[in-house]
Amino acid sequence: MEESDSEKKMEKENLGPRMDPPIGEPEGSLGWVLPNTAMKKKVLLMGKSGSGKTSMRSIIFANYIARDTRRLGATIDVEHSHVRFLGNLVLNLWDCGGQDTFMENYFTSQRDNIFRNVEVLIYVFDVESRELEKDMHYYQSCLEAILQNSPDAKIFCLVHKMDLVQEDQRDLIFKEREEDLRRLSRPLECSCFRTSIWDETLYKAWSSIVYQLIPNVQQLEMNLRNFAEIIEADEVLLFERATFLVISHYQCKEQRDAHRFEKISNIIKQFKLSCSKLAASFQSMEVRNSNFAAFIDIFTSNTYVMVVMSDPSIPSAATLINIRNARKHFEKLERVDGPKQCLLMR
Ligand SMILES: Nc1nc2c(ncn2[C@@H]2O[C@H](COP(=O)(O)OP(=O)(O)OP(=O)(O)O)[C@@H](O)[C@H]2O)c(=O)[nH]1
Ligand SMILES: [Mg+2]
Repeated sequence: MEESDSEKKMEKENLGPRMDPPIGEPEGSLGWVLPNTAMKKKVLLMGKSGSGKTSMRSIIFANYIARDTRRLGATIDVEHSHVRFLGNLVLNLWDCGGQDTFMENYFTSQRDNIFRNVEVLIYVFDVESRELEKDMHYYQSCLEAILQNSPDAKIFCLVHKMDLVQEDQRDLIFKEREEDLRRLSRPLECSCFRTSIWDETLYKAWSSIVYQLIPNVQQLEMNLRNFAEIIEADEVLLFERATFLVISHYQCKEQRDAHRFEKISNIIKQFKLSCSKLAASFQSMEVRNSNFAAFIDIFTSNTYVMVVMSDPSIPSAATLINIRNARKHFEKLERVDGPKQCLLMR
């Protein structure tokens, strides 16, 4: 993962703690060169000023904690950053400052530059905005430019700052907004998420977005399934190592909590942050009670794995060996050509 200029600036200003150094290789300004095989995907992050774009980017990709985003300044023009995922996938993030003058420029003089070759548009709406009509107007201008320049782009709308809405109103308000956005987006399709930097919803949305961008994710899932069945796990999760977003999972047994992935991402990321404050780096953990044992461990160079076991006759040591043995297989799947091979081990 590379730090963008703004991230460097934020760090200089001592803006909040950062975790361990980014795992992915940096590219561009730091002098690294991406391999030719790198699959770069341009991701536009748009929405009006103050809607929370830089905040979410800083939390997901630059290890900020929510309260530190209060000190972020408005983004001037466009800030670029690159995030390296699973071997050959590189997200090329364009965080587009949302002040009116910048927005107008994006639709006129910078139109081609901004909207060409876009793979993903993430449009962020402040749910408490007092200028709903203007927000929708900008969104529609953005869609027009996308339709013209990158008609195949995937579109995601985030109805953000949901923490500011009374809890019993959230479902209703989100449903209304979602309907409006879908209608306005036609003929393009959009997926909507409700988000807040103050809870796990941010992870849910970004996991879903990233999941849709990982090449051959089905192959990865198939291998994870084989692995889970071989080691008799209840569930196996794969987390992207730098962001701790869940990128793949397989469950053999029904699990009660539908939000467990995002909760775990959130908790572990906070825990990693606490570790880094003590100059320690998080490697692995085992959590055990009378019903189950959960193992979280570094897996491949780009992932962590979590294995949940409920069979008391399988000792921890056996599961840890199984995880270790699976590492090299998954390491191979991640290499340049992506996950093509199948895990065959017994
Ligand atoms: N309550 C609440 N505040 C948020 C949330 N996300 C971001 N904020 C706050 O919103 C303010 C503006 O956030 P930014 O991320 O700078 O907004 P931006 O969209 O990047 O703005 P521009 O760079 O001007 O386009 C900050 O004070 C954040 O702390 C959220 O989910 N809930
Ligand atoms: Mg910003």
